[in-house]
Amino acid sequence: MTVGKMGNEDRKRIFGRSRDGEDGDGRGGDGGIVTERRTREQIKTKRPPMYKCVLLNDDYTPMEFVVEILKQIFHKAHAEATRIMLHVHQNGMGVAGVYPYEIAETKVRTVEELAKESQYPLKCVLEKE
Ligand code: TYC
Repeated sequence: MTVGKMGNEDRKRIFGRSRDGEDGDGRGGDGGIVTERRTREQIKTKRPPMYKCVLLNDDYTPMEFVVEILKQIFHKAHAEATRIMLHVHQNGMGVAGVYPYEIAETKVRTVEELAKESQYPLKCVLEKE
């Protein structure tokens, strides 16, 4: 069932009463006309903005290192990790994964820390979807 097609009883059961005292029949608790009565529900169910973790190609980071990063940090299976690494190698950049901001930011930092430890110039950047 969609929210649009939902009856008033279902709507009240799932979302509760709205702050204006409106009971879901569109006429308000006191019989007056009420508009914009679903504002609170829409804010509550809004999804967070998503960010792409984009790997950049370079001439020095070993292919095997990039595949390991894709497996360990981005939880890709071996074949998918290899496919993404080759895409980056051939096209200059490629998406390793898409996440809410804080998760994406942490993954970018982890990738660059691991690369730095091994003295590879691998770069990973955020891009808003
Ligand atoms: N171009 C690198 C090489 O030939 C491999 C590589 C792939 C590096 C992807 C970075 O994000 C990268 N060894």
